[in-house]
Amino acid sequence: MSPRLVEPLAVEPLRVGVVCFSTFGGSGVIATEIAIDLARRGHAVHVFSDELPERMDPPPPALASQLVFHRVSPPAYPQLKQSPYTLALTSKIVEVSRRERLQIVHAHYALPHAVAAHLARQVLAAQGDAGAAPVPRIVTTLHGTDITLVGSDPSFLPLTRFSIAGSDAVTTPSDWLARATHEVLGVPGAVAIDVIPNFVDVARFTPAPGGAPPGSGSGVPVVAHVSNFRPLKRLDDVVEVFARVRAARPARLWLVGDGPERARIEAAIAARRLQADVEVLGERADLPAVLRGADVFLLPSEIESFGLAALEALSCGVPVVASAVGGLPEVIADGEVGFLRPVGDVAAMAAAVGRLLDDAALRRRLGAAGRRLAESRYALAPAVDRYVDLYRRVLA
Ligand code: GMT
Repeated sequence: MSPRLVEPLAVEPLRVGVVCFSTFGGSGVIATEIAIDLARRGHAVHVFSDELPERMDPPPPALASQLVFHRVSPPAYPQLKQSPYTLALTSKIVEVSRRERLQIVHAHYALPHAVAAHLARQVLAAQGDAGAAPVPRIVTTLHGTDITLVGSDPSFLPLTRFSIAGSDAVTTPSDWLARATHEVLGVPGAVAIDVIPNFVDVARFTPAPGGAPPGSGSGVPVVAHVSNFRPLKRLDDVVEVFARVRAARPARLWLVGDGPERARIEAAIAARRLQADVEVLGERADLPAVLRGADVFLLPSEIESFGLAALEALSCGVPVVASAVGGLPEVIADGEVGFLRPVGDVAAMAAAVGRLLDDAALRRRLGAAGRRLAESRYALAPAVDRYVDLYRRVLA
C-alpha cells in the first residue's frame, strides 16, 4: 500500500519528528541542534531517543511548548530476550505522529532510525482512514558509520539500502559520504542525495574573549582530542603522536569523551608512564571552554565522514591536525586551518603538531583562519534553512 500524501502544506508551522542517538557523538549533536533551532523558529518539534540527548539536557524552558522530548523505553517481557528498541521506537513514532499529525520524520542514522520511521509509516498508512493523521514524509540524514561500517555489514546491507532508497529525501554532511553511499553501498544513482554540510553554533563555540589566543595559559601547550572513543578514532595514534611531541618539549594531552576504548587507552597511558601529562576528562558539557584551552586539536581517525569535533575546534580558533581521509579534506584545507596527514602516519602527525606548538604565529594564523571558515561556511542558521527548504520540497 502506498502511503497517503500529507495534507497540503501552505500551513505553518511545520510539525517535525527528529529521531536520533542520545550518546556523545556528532549525529546526535547535529540532530538536536536542528531540533532546537526549528523550535526557536516556531515549528513544532518532537525528539525521539532513549535518553535526553546531551545538547538538549536540560531542554530550553523557553521552548517547552515547541520542543517535546519522547523517551523510547522498550517494555520488558521475559519472552523478549533482547530489548526491542527498534519496535519501541516505531510504536512511539506511530503514537506521536497520530496525535501530533507529524508531517516529517527526520531520521538521523540509517539503522535503526530510518528503518523504524519506514515501519511507522507503513503502520500509519495501513491504519489510515478519512480524517486520520497524515502519513509523514521521511527525511534520512546519513552520518558515517551507518554507511561505512554498520550499514554495510552484509547482514544489514539490504535493510540499509531499503531505508535509503525509500526515503523521500536523503542527506549527507559531505560529498565524500554521498559518493560512498552510491559506490560502496550500491544505492542506485537515481536516488538523489542532498549534501548539507554539518554546522557549528559559532556563538557558543567561540575563541577566547578579547582576542586572546587559545591555550590553557599555563605555559605548557595542550593537545586536545575529542571523540566517542571507538576503535576507528585510533586512540593509540593519539597517544603515540602525543608521546613523540612530548619527547621534544613540555606538553599536555586532554582526552575528552567516553566510549569502549577508554579503559584500554587509560591502561596504555599508564603503561607508557604518561599519566602525569595526560588528563582523561570524560564527556564535558562545557566543551567550548575546554577547546578554548587547547593549542592544537588532534583527530587521527581511520575514517570520518565530516569530523564535527574538528569543526568545533576550528570555531574556537584552534588549529587541527587530522587524517587525510573521508570528508575531512572538505572541511580542513591542508596548511590553511591545520594539517592533514595520511592515516596512521604518526611521525608526520607528530611533526605537524610539534610545528604548531613551536610556532605561535603560525598557530594564531591558522586558528584565526579556522574561525573565519566556521563563521563563513558552517554557521547554524543557513544549514537549518536548507533543512527547512528540504522539508518543504518533500511536502510540496
Ligand atoms: O557514524 C558514526 O560514527 C556516528 C556519528 C556520530 O554519531 O558521531 O559520527 C559521524 O557523524 C558525524 C556527524 O555528522 C560526523 O561528524 C562524523 O565524521 C561521523 N563519523 C564517522 O564517519 C566515523
